[in-house]
Amino acid sequence: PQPVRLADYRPSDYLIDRVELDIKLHATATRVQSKLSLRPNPKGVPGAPLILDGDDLKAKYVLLNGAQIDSSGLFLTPDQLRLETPPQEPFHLEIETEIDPTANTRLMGLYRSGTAYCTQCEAEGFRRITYFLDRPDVLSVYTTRIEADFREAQVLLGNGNRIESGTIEGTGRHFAIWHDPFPKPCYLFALVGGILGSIHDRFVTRSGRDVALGIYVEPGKETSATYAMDALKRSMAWDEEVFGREYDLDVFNIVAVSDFNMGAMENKGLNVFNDKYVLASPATATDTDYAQIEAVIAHEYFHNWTGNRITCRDWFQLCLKEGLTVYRDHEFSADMRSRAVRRIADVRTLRSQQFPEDAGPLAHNVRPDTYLEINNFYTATVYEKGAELIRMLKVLIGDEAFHKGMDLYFARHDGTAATIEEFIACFAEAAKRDLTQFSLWYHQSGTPHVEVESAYDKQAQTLTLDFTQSCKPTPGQDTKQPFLIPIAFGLIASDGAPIALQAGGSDQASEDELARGVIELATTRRRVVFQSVPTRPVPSLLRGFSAPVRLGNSSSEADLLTLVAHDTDSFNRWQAAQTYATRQLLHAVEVVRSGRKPIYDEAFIDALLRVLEQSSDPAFIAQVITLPGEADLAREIGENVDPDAIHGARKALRQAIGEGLKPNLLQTYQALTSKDPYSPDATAAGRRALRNAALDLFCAGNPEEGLPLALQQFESATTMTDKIAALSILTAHAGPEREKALEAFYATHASEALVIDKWFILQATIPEPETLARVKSLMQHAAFSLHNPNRTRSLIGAFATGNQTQFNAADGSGYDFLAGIVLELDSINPQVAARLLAAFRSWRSLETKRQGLAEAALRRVASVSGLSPDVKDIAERSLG
Ligand code: HT7
Ligand code: ZN
Repeated sequence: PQPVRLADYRPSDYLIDRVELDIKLHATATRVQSKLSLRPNPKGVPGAPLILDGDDLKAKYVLLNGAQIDSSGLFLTPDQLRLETPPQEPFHLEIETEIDPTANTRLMGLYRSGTAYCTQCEAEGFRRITYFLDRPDVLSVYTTRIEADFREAQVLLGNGNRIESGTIEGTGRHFAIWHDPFPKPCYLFALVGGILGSIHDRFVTRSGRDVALGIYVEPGKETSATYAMDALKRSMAWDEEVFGREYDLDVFNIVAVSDFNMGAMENKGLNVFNDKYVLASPATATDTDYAQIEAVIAHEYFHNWTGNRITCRDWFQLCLKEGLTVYRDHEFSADMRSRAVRRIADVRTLRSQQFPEDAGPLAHNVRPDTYLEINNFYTATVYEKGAELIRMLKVLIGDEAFHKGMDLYFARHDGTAATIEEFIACFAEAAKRDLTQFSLWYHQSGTPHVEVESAYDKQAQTLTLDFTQSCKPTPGQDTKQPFLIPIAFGLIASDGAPIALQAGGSDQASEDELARGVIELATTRRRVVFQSVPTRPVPSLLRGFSAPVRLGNSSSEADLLTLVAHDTDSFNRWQAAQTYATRQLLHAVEVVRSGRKPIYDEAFIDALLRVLEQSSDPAFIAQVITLPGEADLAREIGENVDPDAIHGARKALRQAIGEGLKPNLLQTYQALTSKDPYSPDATAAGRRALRNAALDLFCAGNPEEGLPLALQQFESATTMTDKIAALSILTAHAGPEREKALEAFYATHASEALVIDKWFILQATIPEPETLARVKSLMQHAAFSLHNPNRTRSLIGAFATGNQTQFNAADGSGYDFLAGIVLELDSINPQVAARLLAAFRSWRSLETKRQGLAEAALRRVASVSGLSPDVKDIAERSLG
């Protein structure tokens, strides 16, 4: 395939105003009759041929204005329908295609999941159902008739409102007709048919629209959808309250399916979900699962405005809907739970998923300029960094201007397919500010690095902060222009008292910067001098992680401890502890590499003790005592990485903390025991998080006493959170207890696929050389299937991304294994295969021998002929 370039964007030559679909469901031969009302686009090229996209389609007939088309004017292939000289006035096209949902293992277009029929059309799946102008700037009103055998599909759902339904006498078949009055791009089309259980509720919008809510699941699982329903109602209320956005149809349905390439899909009025993000009961779902369900339900619901009412002009604008909607779901979760703890979790995700992407061969702009396969651009950069850009914009222009800008965006672009430029223009207008430099964040890839030198002059009572920014080259971008970086900050005295801010001299921060507590770094270097600073302060910088940058931290250990103890910004309290731990660990990695045993600084362990004793929020404490992960450390090291040394250093620190805080961890564990009935709320979840983090560290330092406790917890746990936490500890320690516990867990949960996924993850991430053999043997387990993305991600994905030592085994066996799986999976589901292959993204930062082995595995994949565009693209960019 040829690359698609943003610079080549041209409006479509034709528009499709109305689409009437008649879809007769059949397991292997579904008939799709499509009647299109087309017209030339006044913005297009007059007289241009009409080229409709197809993908692997079988056409039965094509009629133009009700008549056959002369064979010289129509070119039909499985991938294209081309009309050489279409009428230059409104016209009708009728097309019938036949498709095989059972053979559709890519899970794009119409496919079967279990016994249900469902669709996935984003990004380019509609063309696997019928020939169409499959591009997001062609908006049409859809009416969809769905017909099926009643025994096979008693539930028939479509977009919009149901306007008719009935049975077809004497055939055992029935139908439903759905009409969606809102013009939409075809990627938002959906239908579902199947034997499904459901739960129902209502939501009355603030202007009085009574909306019928339905969640459809596998029969028998209805009660597990109640939390999702609750999250949906809270999302609807929140979007009215915070963004002034009301729901606009009489029906909102969600369907949970077990075979799904991503998390969920925001089809208009008919969201389709990976069942992982709908189904939850205390016995099967962890607190993290509940929080994710809440976030994904909200995310898809929020798309109704940011994505559906206002969609993207082209796929280069993906961050327009995804970054913005992730920002909205982060804010929702922050309002529903602890804001500080959510922020820490979101930044952890950004750093672990997006930073490595930005630092490796797959780096790309938040708004890319070119792509070979759009499915490979549903990335952490577009989603998570995209969300950070919105957050940063709000920090820069302030809350009031931000909400004014959002209102303007909704008012101005409702019903259209918009661009990032149009979005930013709304904020520039609302804030009366030129945002040209801010826009560079969308066009330059890479994570900027900010260094700060701080100097206090006791005599002059001044504090000087010298900031510099730089950004390493990324693919196709050798040099970068300076970014506009908002650095939220505060100064605190060594006893913890906040210090009032006064700028002065020629290097002043502006009044506005001081009032907002935000320094704007817009140039490569900037000096800011604060006057009348009575004692040497400790600067607290990048509060709340106000910009997606790496902050080089030259603070002394003593200053970091002051921040851990006293910073009023909770995020930076946590950050200071992480920075301290990272420093210790990076030093220890060097020690381990030189064959010695690392020794850890008592002051750090004492600081953790103070947090444990003095902080009041268990969820926050749990975050503070959770060390940076092995991949985080690898990222910090950046080159010549040795995963075994990292593992050794981290293990030793966990052991030292476990030993050093033995009585305190045990006391914390015991004090947080609860007899209350289960609640998934943030307070109860925070207590469980701390209790389990304490047990984990206790076991790391004191396995003889800790493992029996873990076993006891495993056997008596009433929640999946506690059970899986205990099993995770038992699994991490070799011995007969591990195998016994794993067997017992499987025996209890064998019928719950989503729980068995956790069982796969735990085993795939054991950091021992035998794990690869275990993973290979689990691939033969009856519960595993390469055809199911959740299973594949849980076993293979967890091994490749969650097991640093074994995926990166020094003999290259992990790389060979993944390459082989990717090649096998490519013919089943290229999208999932390509995502797995992206696990190689940091290969250039490894030590030389591993680099060579990883490169050889990537070359082996790239050299195979007949690869999907998805896998070929990732393999070639990774090697590029
Ligand atoms: N907007 C949705 C994207 C999506 C998707 C993309 C490619 C292939 C399959 C997919 N399933 C869902 C998800 C979202 O961000 O809300
Ligand atoms: Zn989304």
